[in-house]
Amino acid sequence: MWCALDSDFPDGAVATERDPHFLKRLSIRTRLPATDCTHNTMLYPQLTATRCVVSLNGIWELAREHEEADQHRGFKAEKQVAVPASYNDLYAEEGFRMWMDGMWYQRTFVVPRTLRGERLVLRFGAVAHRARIYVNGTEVGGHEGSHLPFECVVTDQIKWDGPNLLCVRCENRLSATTVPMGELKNKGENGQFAGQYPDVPFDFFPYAGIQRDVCLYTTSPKAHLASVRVTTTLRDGIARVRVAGVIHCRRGTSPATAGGYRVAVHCTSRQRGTSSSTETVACEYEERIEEGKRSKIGKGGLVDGAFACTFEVANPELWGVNTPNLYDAHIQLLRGADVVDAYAQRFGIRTIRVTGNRLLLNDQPVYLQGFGRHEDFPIVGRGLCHAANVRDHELLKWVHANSYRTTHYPYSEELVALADEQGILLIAEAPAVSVNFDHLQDDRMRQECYQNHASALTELITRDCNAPSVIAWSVANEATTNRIAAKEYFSNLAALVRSLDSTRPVTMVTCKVEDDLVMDCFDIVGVNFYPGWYHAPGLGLDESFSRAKESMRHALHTLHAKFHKPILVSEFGADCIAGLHSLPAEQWSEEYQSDLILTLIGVIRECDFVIGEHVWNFADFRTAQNFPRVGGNKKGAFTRDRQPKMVAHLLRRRWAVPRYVDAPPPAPR
Ligand code: BDP
Repeated sequence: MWCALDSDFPDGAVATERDPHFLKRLSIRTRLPATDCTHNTMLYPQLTATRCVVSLNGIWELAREHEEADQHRGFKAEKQVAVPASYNDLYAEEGFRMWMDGMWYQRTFVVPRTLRGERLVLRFGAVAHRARIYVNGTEVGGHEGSHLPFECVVTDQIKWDGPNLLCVRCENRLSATTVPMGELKNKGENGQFAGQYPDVPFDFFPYAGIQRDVCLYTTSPKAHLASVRVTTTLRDGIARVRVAGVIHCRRGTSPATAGGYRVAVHCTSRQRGTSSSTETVACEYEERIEEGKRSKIGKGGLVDGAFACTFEVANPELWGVNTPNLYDAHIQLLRGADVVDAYAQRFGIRTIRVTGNRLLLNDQPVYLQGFGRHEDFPIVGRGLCHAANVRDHELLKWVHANSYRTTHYPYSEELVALADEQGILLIAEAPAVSVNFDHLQDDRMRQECYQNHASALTELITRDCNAPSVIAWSVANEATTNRIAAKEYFSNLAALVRSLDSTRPVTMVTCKVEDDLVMDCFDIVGVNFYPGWYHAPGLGLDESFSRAKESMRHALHTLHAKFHKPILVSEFGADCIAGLHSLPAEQWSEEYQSDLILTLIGVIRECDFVIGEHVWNFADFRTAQNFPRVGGNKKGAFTRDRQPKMVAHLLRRRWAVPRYVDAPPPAPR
């Protein structure tokens, strides 16, 4: 059982320690420092005493955009469609599978009259790539970017005397300034992707549609919690837990009367089932500059209030791999005795940092063994599928992986929650793959791309900053980082990430072993390198894979000598058609994939400065059509329907004993 100091701190109060794991209030009413996430985090929809969540998932109607205007007022359906799911793999016609222009979704819904008087919000987990939302013919909001949530307040658009019409226009057209880029008709640098169908400069299928949950949720019309951020620090076995957040109050509420709001916080330990005493803090007001004047009124007439309180936890149960100890911060927004809003935020207490050539989790070296992945599954495409998520994490545990990178975009909030609950380490990646500076020749385009990239990173960090499973942010995968323009672009992004979150290392993944110009901006160098596959293929006459081994060794030492940073081998591997065998091993066979990956792991582990090995890929996945792809990318350790290839069995043996336990790291060469 936790308990709190009964009296104010720090004025010489006497602690009433009712339990060794006691928890005390350290500070109240702290103004949020600039580095805190004060953006609206769009709290995950949660059914609480004050919030109701109504799912709008299910079967919707679908039609491609046509000449007649006004599809937003309702349209004649061409198909029925599942939400959430990518629409691409649901139908037999190419005209749907490859449709990238406006695609319209619609459904009707009735709002129970018991919700009348509440603030009503429509929330989308993710819509690819661009979305515009209409309720009863009125546009209520939109979003750009395929993998992050957004929401629209619809209180004033809802009809109470009949069904409401919800229309969503999504569109999957990409350009040189979107993240990711697309439709470049590219040749040259991204030669591998030139001419592939559809025209994307990356190696996964550009799935589209409403790919994650849609719901309507309520909050009180008076005020609601808009964001919560929990940060933890650990010293001498004592954790400090800071719970901070923002509240929004209704238009017309003057700061003075809004000053009546207080926030009560208490924390519970999931493993002990115990809880702290409640700390109650008053809200303070954020000053905003609007139209040149200082104002306490935020956008849309909302008053933004901020709160923060800090707890101390003695003997905290740390979050770690296989020990996913979690806590919840229960937050109530109060007006007098009235509970205006209630929300629980999951968090973990752990530290993560890079020192010398080590990544330290809770001050212990941790070696990352795992994969790059995709949200990709037969039929649903990139659509949220709880069953697939559970199966994937089950297989990760089976193969003794401890980590993965959310290649090449933010994965669903539900998957991040599973990783939190199961003790899996995530490197959370921005949706920026193959940023190509050859297509960003002028300043305006570079600026536009940068803005899109920065917004995606900001939204990602804002969404996942409370997740203990996220141990690092990856700014991008495989940009043309050998171009001069890349230097400023990525150093600005690295600085942005650090300003948004100073508690996690920042990384990026390069494939430019010889001439990368940007990796010194990052804490960990991620490198994708495919000896034995894209170059130096084949076994060789004498020692197996001798050329591939030498090439990997050379690449790792080159990067380390240049940047003096720990390295994550973020991708390596080989395609393999499950069931194809050959002796001696030839490319595409199970033997070749297994032998190459295991051989390269041997080389990787010779290098004491390498902090992890992520095999590409966890499972086979769908790509655009191109001659090197046989029904998609086949570099999976598992097939697309999640059955192990030979390499998965061998990895399971190799990874059974964690690296730093298995053998002391060899002396540097
Ligand atoms: C890497 C990319 C990844 C590809 C992989 C491959 O980061 O997206 O799928 O190559 O070619 O360079 O299999």
